[in-house]
Amino acid sequence: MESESKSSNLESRITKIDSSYLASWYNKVSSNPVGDVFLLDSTLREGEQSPGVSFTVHQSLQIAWMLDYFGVNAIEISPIVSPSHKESCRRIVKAGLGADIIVHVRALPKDIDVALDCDARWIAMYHSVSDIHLKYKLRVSREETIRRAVGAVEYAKSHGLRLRFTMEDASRSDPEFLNRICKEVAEAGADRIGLPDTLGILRPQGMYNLVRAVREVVDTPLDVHCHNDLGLATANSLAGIEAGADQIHVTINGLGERVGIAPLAEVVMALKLIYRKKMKVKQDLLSELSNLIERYTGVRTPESKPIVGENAYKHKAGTHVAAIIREPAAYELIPPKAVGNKRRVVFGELSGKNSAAFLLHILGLSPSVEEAGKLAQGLKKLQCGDLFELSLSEELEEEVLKVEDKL
Ligand code: HCA
Ligand code: CU
Repeated sequence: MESESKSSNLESRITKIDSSYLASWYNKVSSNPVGDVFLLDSTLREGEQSPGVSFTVHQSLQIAWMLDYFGVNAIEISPIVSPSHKESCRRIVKAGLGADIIVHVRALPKDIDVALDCDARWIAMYHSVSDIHLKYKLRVSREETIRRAVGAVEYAKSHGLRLRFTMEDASRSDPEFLNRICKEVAEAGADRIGLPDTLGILRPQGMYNLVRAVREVVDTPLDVHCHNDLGLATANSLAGIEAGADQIHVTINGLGERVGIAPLAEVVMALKLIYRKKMKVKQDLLSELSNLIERYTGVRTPESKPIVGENAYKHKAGTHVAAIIREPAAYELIPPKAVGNKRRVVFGELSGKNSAAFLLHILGLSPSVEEAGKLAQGLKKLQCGDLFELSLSEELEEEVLKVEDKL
């Protein structure tokens, strides 16, 4: 019930965006992506590559369970790193979750055997395709790469596995070679092809072009996996979807190697708000997922993190607070409760008379305009910057939100 009312709250906010605020008019593009978009969460694989992060078997199971309950379509894990990772992998595969469990390995028969040992049904195998990686990381030729790739796909298929083949460093590979290897692995039976921007070097139109180029030579479903080195991971992932990919790789809080990949919360909310995707996800769990990961990893979620950060619904300037009191949508894209977050108001030097009246109402007083104005002046005179902030219970907030009417 609770979840339903939260989402209908979001729906009504979306309608407001549509009918009054015209963002959808500006956001209009000629070719909107059609069809469903799937979410693959790689917190347990890519996320664990984040500096300072490692999960116990118990934590991995708990995260997989929460992600499944949230509603992602696939959960990626790696059994290769250590015996305890293999154990987590085995237990997650056996847990009977609704999401597909993708066991991530190198494109080598000995790694595929480890996945088989974990009773995997879906695997992802990766092999670099850029010349810089072939030369300096793997020391193999392009021809050897094709031989290995096709051999590994055939080996996995002969064991009845479903598989994604990931073209690591695709964004720095020779387009002709990329087309060729994509065709070869598709012919060998790959069920999906992964197109990562491993170094986060692409711009959104670049990711669009990469996906388009591959889309033209194979009709295998495509995944996008965008790193955030230039802060473009979410934008690039969405551009990949516009070009015809249908699955986005995400992690909770955007964790991952170096500065990570596209964050789950941003991708989900952008798909819902901008692309109008009807996704069967429990979006009001987004903040809880983020908090869980913060607790397990000890990596603090930046306050400025979109959707789930502490500042995402914090209002400070007097003019903003005045508007929020009248209509939260004036400065809130999403009602905080719809994503499990909280609205907060900062009081101090930047407060105006509406913030002051709001504060006094919370404290049980019914100030006149003049009195509220005096308190605001007093707060400014202190010259102490921000003095304190409050987040209110739902009931109290409802009571004081319409403060303006009472002034
Ligand atoms: C890695 C590389 C990878 C693979 C992506 C994928 C990348 O760390 O193994 O398998 O979809 O960014 O290229 O994460
Ligand atoms: Cu990656």
